[in-house]
Amino acid sequence: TYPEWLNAGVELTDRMVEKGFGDHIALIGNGRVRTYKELADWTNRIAHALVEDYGIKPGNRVMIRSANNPAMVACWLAATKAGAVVVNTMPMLRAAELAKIVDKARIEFALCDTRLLEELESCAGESQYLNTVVGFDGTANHEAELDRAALNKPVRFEAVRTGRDDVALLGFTSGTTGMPKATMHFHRDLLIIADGYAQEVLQVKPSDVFAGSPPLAFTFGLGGLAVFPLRFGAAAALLENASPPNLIEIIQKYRVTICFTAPTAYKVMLEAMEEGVDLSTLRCAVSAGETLPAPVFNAWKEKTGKPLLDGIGATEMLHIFLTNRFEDARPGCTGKPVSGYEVRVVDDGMNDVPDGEAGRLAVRGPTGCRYLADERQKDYVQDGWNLTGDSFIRDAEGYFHFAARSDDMIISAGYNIAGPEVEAALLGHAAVAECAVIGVADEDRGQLVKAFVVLAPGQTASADLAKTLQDHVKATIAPYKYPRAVEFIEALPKTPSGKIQRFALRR
Ligand code: 3SK
Repeated sequence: TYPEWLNAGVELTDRMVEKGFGDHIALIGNGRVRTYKELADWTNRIAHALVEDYGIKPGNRVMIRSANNPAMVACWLAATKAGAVVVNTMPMLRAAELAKIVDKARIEFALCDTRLLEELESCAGESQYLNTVVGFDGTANHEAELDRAALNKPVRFEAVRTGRDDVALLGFTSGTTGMPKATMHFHRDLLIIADGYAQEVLQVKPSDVFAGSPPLAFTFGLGGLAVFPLRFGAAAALLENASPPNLIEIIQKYRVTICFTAPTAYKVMLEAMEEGVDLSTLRCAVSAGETLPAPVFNAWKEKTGKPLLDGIGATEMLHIFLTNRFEDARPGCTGKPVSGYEVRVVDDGMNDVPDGEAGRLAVRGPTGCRYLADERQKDYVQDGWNLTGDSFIRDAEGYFHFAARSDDMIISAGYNIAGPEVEAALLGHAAVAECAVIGVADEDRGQLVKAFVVLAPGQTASADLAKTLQDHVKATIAPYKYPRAVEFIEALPKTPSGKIQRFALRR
């Protein structure tokens, strides 16, 4: 339960100062360390500027465009304190993609790292909505327009008295189809994900230091790199170069205790880990965004001795709702529901399917899908259950196992073959850096299993290697699942949040 009037921006800054965390380190980045008191003051000054210089009113939608850095977090918290509904966007989005977001959310005002202004200004020039783009200095030298406007403002700000059920955030997801949807999340939702998953599963302490690669514009990153540390008086290292393999260096340099990234990133880190790497500060590594293949889980455990917790979340659910736990992490398994969430495996009629059989994952709990003006709401939420589009199997002990995205299930010669299972088998071969498996139309078999393979450095594509990989799959899982077609490619198409776009491969 949360008070009726609740502002997530205040809870994560000023409230933490009130609770005695003022001198604790909150954010590390751009060569600086900021305490909770400094963060509270900084965000209050920006909030003053938003209201007094730019006329932001409660409920206005504010787009933020930046790479992960402390200035982006400060802008997000400040806009939240001003009662705005924030739309965080990924730095790599191009004008046409930004335009879809602006139009969908009818955004009139944006804050943008000055290094990324060009693309957004060209979008603003074309837009019937976006009329003001204000630059901020993502390198925190305080030379941009917003920084100058905020500079001499008071460090106290009377935050807007938002209701706990007022919308604070619009999380955009392109899904795997490329047509963006906006999911609305309340102020209380932002705290629920910390007080639920982060507290129960990660057991976050003020001494923790978080780092990782997911963009803050992806709710996986916003939770893991901003909300979770700030809710518990911990620190976040927000570094723009935090992609793997640099994360290894970052963990050592900043004494990181909790790392958030995607399974492919853990694989890259494992390959790049040299003798003498010291990951002793790390308490836990969280993997989500894609299913964690068992070979990566096993290799990480063997090489680092540290737990790697697979979890599944969704932008629609805000964060992780099903997860492995420290004492009970199993390979090829996504564990059990986070407290407060109920998870079922159902058929098309919403009936439970028996344990051991694959069906649609259905979840309900304290956060859930509320699309902004979107027909697809009725597909995602049925009978009060959120259908994530994943196919899962629950075992007799109540553990959930990912089978496939519902549209990644391949039916070949009457067999149901989960593409990700074939991918996990391929990833167990040293020649494979990344891969994606899809079904392609085939006269004889209905669908044929096809693998797209990105080779590890030093490997050369050849028919012999394709045959070796096929034999490897046959020796690892049921032979009928082996990819009858193998294509070597340079890189896999991915969404900005790093999910493989299998629909693009299907095309
Ligand atoms: O698993 C995911 O894809 C996800 C999406 C949004 C937020 C959190 C997570 C883990």
